[in-house]
Amino acid sequence: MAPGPKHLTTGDALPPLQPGILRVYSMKFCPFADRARLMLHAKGIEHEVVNVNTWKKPEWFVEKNPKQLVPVLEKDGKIVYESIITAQYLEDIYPDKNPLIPKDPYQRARDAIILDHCGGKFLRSMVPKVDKIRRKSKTSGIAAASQRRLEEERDGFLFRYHTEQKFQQLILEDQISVGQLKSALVVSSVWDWFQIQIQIVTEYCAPEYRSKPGFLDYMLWPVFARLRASGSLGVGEGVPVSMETLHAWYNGMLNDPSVKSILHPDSAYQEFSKHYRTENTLFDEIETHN
Ligand SMILES: N[C@@H](CCC(=O)N[C@@H](CS)C(=O)NCC(=O)O)C(=O)O
Repeated sequence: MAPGPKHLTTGDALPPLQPGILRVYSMKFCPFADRARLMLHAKGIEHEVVNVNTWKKPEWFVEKNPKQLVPVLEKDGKIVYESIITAQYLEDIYPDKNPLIPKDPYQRARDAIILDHCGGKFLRSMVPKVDKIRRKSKTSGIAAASQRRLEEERDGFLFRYHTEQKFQQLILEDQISVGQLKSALVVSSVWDWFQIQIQIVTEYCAPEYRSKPGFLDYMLWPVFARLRASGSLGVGEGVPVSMETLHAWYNGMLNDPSVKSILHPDSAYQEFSKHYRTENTLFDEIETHN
């Protein structure tokens, strides 16, 4: 597979749009953009990819999305953004191409619940919060930063996820060992929370629940692919039995042609997450196959 197009940056011109061609503005390592790209691939929708340097964006990008976030879809003057909305939109405009969203209202409602738990809120604000925590932990030390977060948002759903994310980041940066992580998670009761999340996803991942990947798999995959790449799903003893189901789901997903079409090696995600939001963000330098 050829590496994708280079990421356009400040000063770069908008590639000319062509009538009838669907375009996705993307970023190679963005989990949200992955959602749109997975749907495009799984439904076999012809499209072109324009990669955007999300750290130093081209000036014209604000006209595509006032929030200046990828993914964005554009075709014949119609623009749609927000990853879950783009995915639903693709299903709506191409209902007959490999339908991926269940028709049964109950199934749709269950999917929406799982996505609400695991795909929407906590992924949506993950990046800025991790940044904030990292900045804090640099200035005041890991323990102080995590203590402050505990006090600020003790009962917050997002906080628990972000704490977990923060520790992953610190592990990646070699600032904390897995043993320290485990004790920190237990102390802050994040570990229990994390297990509950895993159980919820497991209900969905169980083979009897679904026979082939659909909308929800593609919405969840980018989150869990990154957790997996960071090694945090293999954290020591105490891993719930349900993890086995989760791992079986991973293995199934890894063989899915749409997942393969966007997947990078674990090392590429790790490398990217180390550098994201630094002046040296490596959008094009990290070796990938797509
Ligand atoms: N809620 C958005 C989040 C998209 C998002 O955060 N994309 C990141 C890249 S992973 C981005 O474009 N960041 C640019 C920025 O923060 O300025 C969605 O689901 O599409």
